[in-house]
Amino acid sequence: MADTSTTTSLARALSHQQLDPCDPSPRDPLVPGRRRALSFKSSLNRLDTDDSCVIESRVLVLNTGGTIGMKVDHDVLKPEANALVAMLKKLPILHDAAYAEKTCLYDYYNPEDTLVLPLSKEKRRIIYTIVEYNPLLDSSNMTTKDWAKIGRDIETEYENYDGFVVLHGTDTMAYTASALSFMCEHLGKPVILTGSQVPIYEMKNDGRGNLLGALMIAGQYCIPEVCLYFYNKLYRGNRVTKVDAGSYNAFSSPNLAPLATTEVDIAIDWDTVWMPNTTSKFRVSTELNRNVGLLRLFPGITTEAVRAFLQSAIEGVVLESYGSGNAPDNRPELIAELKKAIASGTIIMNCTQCLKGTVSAFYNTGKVLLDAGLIPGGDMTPEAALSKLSYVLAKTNLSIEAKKKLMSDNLRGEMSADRGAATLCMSDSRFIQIIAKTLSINCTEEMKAICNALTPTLACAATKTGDIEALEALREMGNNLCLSDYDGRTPLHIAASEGYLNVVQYLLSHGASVYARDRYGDTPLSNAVRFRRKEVVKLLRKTGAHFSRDELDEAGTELSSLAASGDLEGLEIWHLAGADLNKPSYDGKTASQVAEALGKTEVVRHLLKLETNKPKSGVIEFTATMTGK
Ligand code: ASN
Repeated sequence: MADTSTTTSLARALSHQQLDPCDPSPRDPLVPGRRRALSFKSSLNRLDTDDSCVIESRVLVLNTGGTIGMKVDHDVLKPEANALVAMLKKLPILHDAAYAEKTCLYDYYNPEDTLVLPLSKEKRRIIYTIVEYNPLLDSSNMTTKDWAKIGRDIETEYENYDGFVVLHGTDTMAYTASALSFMCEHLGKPVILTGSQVPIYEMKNDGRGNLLGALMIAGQYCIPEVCLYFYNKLYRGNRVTKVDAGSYNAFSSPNLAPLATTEVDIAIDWDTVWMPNTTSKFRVSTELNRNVGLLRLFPGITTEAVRAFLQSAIEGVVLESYGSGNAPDNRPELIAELKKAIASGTIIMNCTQCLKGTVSAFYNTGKVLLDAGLIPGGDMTPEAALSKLSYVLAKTNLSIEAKKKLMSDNLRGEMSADRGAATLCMSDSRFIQIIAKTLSINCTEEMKAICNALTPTLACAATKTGDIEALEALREMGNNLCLSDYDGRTPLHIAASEGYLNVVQYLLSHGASVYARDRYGDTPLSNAVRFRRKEVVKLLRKTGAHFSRDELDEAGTELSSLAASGDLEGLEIWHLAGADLNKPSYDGKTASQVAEALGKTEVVRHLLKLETNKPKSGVIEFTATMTGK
């Protein structure tokens, strides 16, 4: 398809010429971002070299409350409404007023809620919009209704932002992070909860650092997980627990290393990041069952207390057992109460009271619980197990067996895989070993560096020829198939350009992100549109791919040009990709007005047909025909 949009070509030309080819940032996997159309409308003379090669990302901040935004009132801390944005605007590390002014940011965004970070080392500008909840809550006051509201808001704004930050009190943050991790199904963008131990309004506080770190990760790295960021570390949200009420280092993730650390540099551990394995579109399941509870064993707990707990309306229980999942095996009457509840349909999970370690049946005291029908919770935190129960039990269309199966499955990386599972690494690869031998390099560090440098190129090369076997071999060696090459292009970009539907399907099922942008700002969807890969466009759309706001703005001009040249196929592809057929071009005319003016009745009819067959709620029927290479 010819690139007829002047703004698009200009954007591409500018980014091509001005991005520093030696800049390592485009190699970072899955970095989102785009240019604001404004940059091209402004006189280039007004932009200094730095700004002209800047890519902007957008982050939505949902401010739910918590200490970060509290002030002292009658000697106690309480959330303070309508104060955060004004305060942040005065902090140069959290708002670059000069950049906002120079690029006319507020011609496009509301100054009441939108700010922009200073230029990052990775040459990104993060524009963030803060939505303040009313009322702001101390997180001790939160319920499942508040989780559902956060989930709904993320779902509504999902396509308008590259990442999401949730400001939240620390007291129940681990519960909300766990719950959101399950509620967010097929998540492809970062959702990061953060807050602070000391209000951001105080002279010395941890709120500024936490907010800045969360924004920088949400705006620059496509980590498709619900995370919690605190005290220079990014954790998987369903792995954390609050361990300290009086320290900046308030959270611990006892059974999983942090996903990232932000010290001198931001270091992401991509091997730990939970990669998407789906071709389904993002959705939020806001239904939650509140009839769940935590029952902590203690020596001498009475059978009556256990019976009373289980006799209520409770449908799901997390039993916090001792050590590696043990309970008294000399109390048959107590075990009988658990069995009775399970027989009447209650799901009981067995989680350990220990911070670290996993549930097993090493001891007879552990086996009694397994034999009684409790589901082993592995190394799940009680917060994760409880919110998982709440999420799973709300799926009323599932049988009890299906619910139990979901409870034992690892849905979002909330528990560790069984020990003993094969660990494959690049050094197992004969291929790499031969290369290493040729280069006479044996040192592990150097070997690792070679592997890292070669993998993206090898994966892109294998994709170019549609060679799934080679991709599978690379993956089995422990490689990440969503790393980008020197041009920021991922295997998914290549497969989308080539129209290899089966490779696209394979990559999406193994961690590829539909939101990855190459150095020209192109996504796999824009590539598939450019090369007219109709089935790939449909599959990417089904998985949640969408045009950016800038691309949608520019679509009018592209559509008019396609209409003028009578290009029916081109119009259909743009339509399938989500472009609004009624979007006017730069001169105010829609595609059908252009066609009408030129007497192209066939085009007018085609546009009308596309408009009438518009899929309801954006769902595009997907024909699962595989068109290999
Ligand atoms: N009570 C506060 C809350 O959870 C604690 C905090 O945010 N540090 O909202």
